[in-house]
Formats: sequence, C-alpha cells, structure tokens
Amino acid sequence: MRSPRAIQSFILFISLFITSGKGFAQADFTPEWSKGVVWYQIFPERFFNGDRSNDPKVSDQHGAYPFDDSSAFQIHPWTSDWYELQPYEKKNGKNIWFNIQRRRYGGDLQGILDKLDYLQSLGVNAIYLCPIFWSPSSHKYDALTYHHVDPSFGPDPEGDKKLMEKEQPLDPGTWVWTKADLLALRLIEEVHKRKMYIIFDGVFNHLGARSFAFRDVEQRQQASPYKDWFDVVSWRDTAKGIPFEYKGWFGVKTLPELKEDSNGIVAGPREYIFNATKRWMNPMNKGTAFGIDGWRLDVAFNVAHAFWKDWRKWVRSINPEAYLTAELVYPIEQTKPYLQGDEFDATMNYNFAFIMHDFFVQDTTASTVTQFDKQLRELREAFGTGVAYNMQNLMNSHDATRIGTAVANPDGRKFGDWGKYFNWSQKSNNKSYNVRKPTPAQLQKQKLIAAFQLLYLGAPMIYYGDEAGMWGGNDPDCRKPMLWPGMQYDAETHHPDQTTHDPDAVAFNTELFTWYQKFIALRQQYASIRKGDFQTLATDDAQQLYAFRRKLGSEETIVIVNRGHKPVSFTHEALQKKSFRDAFTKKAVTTASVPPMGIAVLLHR
Ligand SMILES: [Ca+2]
Ligand SMILES: [Ca+2]
Repeated sequence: MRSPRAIQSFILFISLFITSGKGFAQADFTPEWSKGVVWYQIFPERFFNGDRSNDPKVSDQHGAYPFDDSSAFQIHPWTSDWYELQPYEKKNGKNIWFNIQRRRYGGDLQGILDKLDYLQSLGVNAIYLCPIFWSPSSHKYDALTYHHVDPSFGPDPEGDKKLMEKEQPLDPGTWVWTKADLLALRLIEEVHKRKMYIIFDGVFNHLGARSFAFRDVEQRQQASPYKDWFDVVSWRDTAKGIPFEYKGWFGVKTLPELKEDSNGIVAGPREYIFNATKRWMNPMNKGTAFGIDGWRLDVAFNVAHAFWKDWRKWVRSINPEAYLTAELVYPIEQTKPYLQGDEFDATMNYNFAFIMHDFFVQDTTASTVTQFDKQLRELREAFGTGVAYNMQNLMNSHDATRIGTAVANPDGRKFGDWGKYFNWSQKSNNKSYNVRKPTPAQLQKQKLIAAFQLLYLGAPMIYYGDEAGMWGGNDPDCRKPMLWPGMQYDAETHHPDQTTHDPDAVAFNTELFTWYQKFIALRQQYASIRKGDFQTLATDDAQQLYAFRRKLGSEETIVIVNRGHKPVSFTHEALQKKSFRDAFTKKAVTTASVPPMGIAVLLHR
C-alpha cells in the first residue's frame, strides 16, 4: 500500500470488520511446492544497488508523491543516518517526512541477483518481490504498465524508454522485451536454478495516473480507446464548465481505479491484465519454467470476487502449479470466500501476526498461553489443511512496523486493531513511539518470535532485513536500505526533527542472522516441521509455557516455548515413550530445561 492519505482510508475500511469464525474442512486445491516453504519479502528499491549506472533520475519520479521533481536531488547515500537530512535535501526547506518520500537509494534487479547467494545462505527458498513494474514512486504501487519492469531496475533505462515508445499497449503482438524485462527473466532463471521460487506483486485494482491508459483518457477523453477502463464520473466539457472527474483508490487521484461491473474488472483492462499475466508466467512462450511461480495480489479485497475467479482459471491454465496469495487484512469469516479453491491459495497471514503480537510482544497485556493456543487453532483450522500449509506466516511487511521495533514498544496498541495500530506505530503520527535500536532483551524477544514462526505450521515469511537486525516503525521507517555485512553504516543520531541523541550503532547483526539461519535450516532439514501435522502438548498459563508436536510419518518434532521469566523444566509422556534428542546439541532428552524467553526443539526420527 502506498500514500499516507490512501492508507488512512484503507485502515478505516478495514476497521469496520470484527473477528469471528469456525473451522471447516475442504479439498486441497493448493500447490505442493509452496507448502511449508520459507518466504523472503524484498522491497527492491531498498535491497541492494547492484548497478550504479541505472540509478533513477529526479525526472523519473514525476507524478509521484510528494510531487517535487525540481528540487535538488541525488541518489541517497545507502549507509547514511535514516532521519538525517542530507545537504541536498536541506535545500528544499521541507521536513524529513517529505524528503524521505522523494529519496531513491538505487536498489535494482542486479542487486537481487548479486544477493541470491546471501538468500541461499540464509536458507530461504521462495521470494516475494514487491512491485517491479514501471512506476514513478519508490514503492511502485502506482504502475505505469504491468508489462514492463521499471527501466531503472535494469541496465539501460534510456534505451528501454525509447523501445517502449514504439509499441501499441493494446496489441500484445507489439510488446517489446526491454533490457530491464530481460534482466527480470534472468533473475527468474537464476532463482529456479537454485531450486528456489519467485512471485511478483500484481497491483491490478488500479493503474497510476501517469500510465499510458490514463494519460490518454485525460487528453483525449471519450475519443480514447481506453475510455471505458476507468471509473469516470464526468467527462470534460469546457463549454458547460464540467470538469473531468474520476474515482481514485480510496479517493487518491494518482491511483485511478480500473472500472468494475458485476463481473469484476471490465473487458479492456481485463484483457490487458490477462495478457500481462501470461507474459510473466510463460515469457516468449518458452515455457513456465522460465516464468514466475505465482502472484501476490495487492488490495485483493478491492476487486470483485468474479474477477479473481476468472483470473485464477487463466493463471492455472498457464501453470497448474501457480501459487496465488492475497493481501487481505480480514478476520477469518471475511477471508473465507477468498480461500474456497476458486480464487487464492493463501493470504499474507496478518491474523497470525496479530495472535503472535498479543502473546509475544505484549508484556502486561499479553494473552495467556491458553488463549494463544486457541486463537492459533481457530486460524489454522479455518480454511482447510492445504491452505494452512500455504499461509504466509509473517510478523511484518512493508506496511507494518518492523518486528525489531514492535518488540521495543510492548503494551501499546494491539496489532489486530489494524487502523489504530497502523497510525500509532508511525513515528510521523506518534512522537512517543520508540524507534531506537532494540535492547538485548528486546532482541531476545524477536529471536523467540522468529524461532516460533519458523517451527510453526505454514509458510513463514521474513521481511528483508529482519534477520540482519534492522529496526524501524511503520512506513516509511520499515523501508530503510538493507543492512549488509561489510558495509560501514553511519550511526543513527538524528530524531525526525533533526535534534540528536546518543548514537545507535548500525551494522549487520551476525548473531541474529545466525539464529534465523539455524531455525530455517531445521525446517529445511526436517519434513515434520515443513509438512507435519500439529498437536498441542502443553498450555501452562502459570509458567507461560507452551509445547507442541509436529509429526510426519515416524518423524516427530517437539517444540517447547518458555514465554516466562523463570527457567522451566518440561516433561511429557511422549518423551518417555520414544527417544528424543535436542535438535542442536543432539543430546538425548527426557526432561527439557528451557531458559526464560527460550525455546527447546526435540527430535525423534
Ligand atoms: Ca541502481
Ligand atoms: Ca476495484
């Protein structure tokens, strides 16, 4: 999601819904490959600058918030203090929040290619890329096209722009493959070579106001071949003094909504979306092995069900194993219609994050172990087994405060109160929100959360940099440039108002990385963790101890979580009946000792 105003409307909309739900079973319609995988979400502009020759120019952000493409501009120094206005920014006299929106750090596709080794060493095996299609903003949720990658993500921005001028967007036969498009295909190929998967972000509810289609409608009005693509309220009639009016996403005029009728998105844009979908799933008709493995669908709740049903059929006709995950921030009952087998395979599982947040992040207001267990079960059983293994169990994303900062703000708002939490966790809205470096005790909480997430049933998703020790509040602070080993970062010393504080050292956190790596490796090694079933073994509210078993065939994994502040010892008849070993030390265990805010993993094979 994108601009601050849009977010306000979006969260109000979301807040209208309340939680309820009962479990039910249904047939498995989800892909096999995506069950239990470890996702890694990348925000491309901020991941790695692998090519300085393609870095965006200020003119590339024409039409994007904050609508200033004339003030001084340069590529922002990757390793600088986040809240410190750089000399070029000070020249425009605007505050930090204005300036952060016009920053570009130069991340690109070559940067992702360069860091595939890093991702492999972390152990993740599926990548979700935030939008990479051409757009003037840093987040790229305001697409100019769905059929071209942003030229500044590829090796030849100016050459690409000239190539694209020659085509007829309405005729896919004229669509060219730009150098940026071809680099995206190379990325897909490299990912597949490593036995990893990759999905793109499909932002099909709206186009950007600077898109080929909308610009044409603005200029030519009813003479445009795209005249039926948008929700036009009134056509321009200068004689009668009637202005051109149209509907933007939640009123945001830079994001004109694609027109919908009872069948969903109408014929023109539908055909365009279908053609673009195929282009990335079976590029040049070379085969689906050369295409993406699925899609993440932005604001899926703003597009009619009928469209998603038709689109899924199209997608599955191209690649029967494609994975489709929806951005939904709905309680269970409102989520169900999307997960019946004819629309999506999973969602970005914010409901998981809410439950985790209540139990692990909160201290005095934390849920009990019994409540935690009950909420997890309701969610796990709500949509059928196939979906459960496919749900993207995340803690945060580009639209939420980082886990490293959530743990530094316990007992505030509940994450599940999406709208209120959204604003409360934005430093620009809440001066008292703690955006300083997490303390060792807070980091310990993050570790416990990560371990649980990686051992729990589903497909855990890590937001880039959480494993590296990045912190920051909600958008824009959750979109800082990635911390890389070997790069020297300025300490953070600035508050948003440019007053200063004692330094927070900024560097890649090797210890935290190793922790994530270690638990991802367990998941990749043991099928019971990836695809085993789930059974609660203990819910001890007094000691804040939670134990569960994951089982597949004869392989069993027992996980014991100590959320409390005293050491606990745990035993269970399961440990007496069969021989279990500690997953890391390999020592035989009949009674597990778990330190405060610690976790034990026991294996029987
Ligand atoms: Ca670059
Ligand atoms: Ca819509």
